[in-house]
Amino acid sequence: MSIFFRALAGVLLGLSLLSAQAHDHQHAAAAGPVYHAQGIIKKITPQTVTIAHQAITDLHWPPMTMQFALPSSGEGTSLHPGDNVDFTFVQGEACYQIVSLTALR
Ligand SMILES: [Cu+2]
Repeated sequence: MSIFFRALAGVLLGLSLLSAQAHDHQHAAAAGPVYHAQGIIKKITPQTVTIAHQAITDLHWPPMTMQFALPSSGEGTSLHPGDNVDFTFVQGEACYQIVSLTALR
């Protein structure tokens, strides 16, 4: 095998390792379960939403009113107190972080 082909094989191996790492990183960012619930918005600010949610059996939570952090993507900016919502969230380091927030109409 020529030196050129050995070098090419090395580059290809390096590229496949890089893409494998990127793939692992994506999984790490999405680590942890995503919970799904429905409720009514009680208060909403650009950073947080307070939701009176129904029981969340996956977490053994009874119905309660609690605050969630909104993503910086602007999810939920068109919503208002009183809106019925369907939402998903993950447990962040310091808070419960909304992943998706959709009005039920
Ligand atoms: Cu709760």
